[in-house]
Amino acid sequence: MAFKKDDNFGEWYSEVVVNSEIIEYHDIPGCYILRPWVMEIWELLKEFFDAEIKKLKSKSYYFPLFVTENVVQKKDHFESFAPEVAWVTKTGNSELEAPIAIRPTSETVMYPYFAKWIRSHRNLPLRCNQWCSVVRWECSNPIPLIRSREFLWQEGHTVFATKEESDEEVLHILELYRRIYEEFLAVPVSKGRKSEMEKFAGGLYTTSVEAFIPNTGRGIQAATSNCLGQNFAKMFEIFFEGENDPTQKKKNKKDKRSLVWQNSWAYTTRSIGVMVMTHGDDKGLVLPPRVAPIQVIVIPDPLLEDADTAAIKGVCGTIVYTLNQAGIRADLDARENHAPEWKYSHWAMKGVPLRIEIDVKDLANKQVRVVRRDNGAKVDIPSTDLVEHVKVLLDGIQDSLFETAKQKRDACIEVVHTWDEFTAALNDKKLILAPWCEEEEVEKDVRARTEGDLGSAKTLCAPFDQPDLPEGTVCFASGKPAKTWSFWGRSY
Ligand code: 86X
Repeated sequence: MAFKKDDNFGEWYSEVVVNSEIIEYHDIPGCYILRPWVMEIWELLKEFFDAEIKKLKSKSYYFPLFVTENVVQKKDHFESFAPEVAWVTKTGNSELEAPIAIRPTSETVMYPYFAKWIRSHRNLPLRCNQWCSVVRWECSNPIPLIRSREFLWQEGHTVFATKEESDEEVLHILELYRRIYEEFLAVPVSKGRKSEMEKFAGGLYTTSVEAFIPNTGRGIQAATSNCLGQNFAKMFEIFFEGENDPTQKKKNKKDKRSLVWQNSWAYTTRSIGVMVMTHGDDKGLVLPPRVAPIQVIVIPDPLLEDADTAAIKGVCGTIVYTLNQAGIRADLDARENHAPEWKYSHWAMKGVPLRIEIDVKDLANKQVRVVRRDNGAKVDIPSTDLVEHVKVLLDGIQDSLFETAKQKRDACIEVVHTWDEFTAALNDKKLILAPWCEEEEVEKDVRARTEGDLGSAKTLCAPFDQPDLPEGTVCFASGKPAKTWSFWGRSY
């Protein structure tokens, strides 16, 4: 590694994602090749999330990549996004009669069909999810996994008869996102509600999980779960006929139709970028065991090309087999063309949580040497109860990565009450928690007053976990009565 995390974070990150073989740069800026080492992490996350949403009776769909021009343009709320939409204008040598857009999100692809499919309360709830890529032609500087022009995500779109069902699902999905980050990626996040400026404009309210990158002092939206209310139902004319209710007098059939309630929710490959930024160090990637494609790498360390070599390799093979049988993702690096030292730094770069070394001495003592990636600690363990020890070590690494990241994140939180405290904390790369009047004009003003090379400060979310807000507390920016505690900061 040429760059150090604390010296040049940006260059360090670019180097880590390439050297650990998760990313390869493509010749179109902002587009990256996702190599097996990151796809396997994505698949592990997907396996968890897909199973959870299927428990909620969500079904898999696949809607087309292409959107007609008409459908992107006629909806007002998508207008602000227009500069990010990529278009196909030609096939072969001929211009298309009407350009076709590539989906930046699928509301306008899906909702016309929801209107067609939903007739009565018997068609509800409708719960649809798709795993796909989307394209947003961003012009601010791209960062692999964090801000790329094409990225992978799941987008869930659900439809209900009542607001209560919709509200409940918003929070259930948000909790799944928290678990992805905290229990799998070992990244601490805060659940909360987005401000009026930051919410999805087409919806009623947006909840999110927010992460924080201490090195850059930036917040990062980790995933969102939206309650859309009935806005899209009105736009796309999505109605259902309820059960006959004699208490309600209806003049004609049309009157019996009610607008549906909708939600949408998504998380993306950005989650893996946040994990890399959180745990990586000057030796490369550091993977939490629950998402590590290989949890234990076994490396034979023969001293001489003598009879012991075969015996050592034999034992290594047995260990890998035993660990695999116990459900641990272990692999053997028996390559002859690399020295053990080279392999140690290679697998450290790739972030494998544990490495097992075996040399002649270990062979004689019927033990193995286990080395932790996160803190470098080495322990000698008797080969006989290896499985139990490895399980305990992996769980310990998972917990310790989360605890360390949480301590670092918490140490960045600064409670401020005044504008001066706010700007000082911002310059200090803090995650700011401030009492706020919740007025849109005030957020606009804060953005304008903090404008600069690094970008401006905005709200991240109003955390659900609210400190006390004593009567008489005033907004740090406007001096008006504060309505809520809100996280503020620069963000990705
Ligand atoms: C906002 C909203 C919503 C489904 C979610 O938050 C969850 C999953 N979508 C996404 N958004 C846009 O609507 C959007 C629209 C266009 Cl046309 C665009 F080019 C970029 C966009 N980015 C975000």
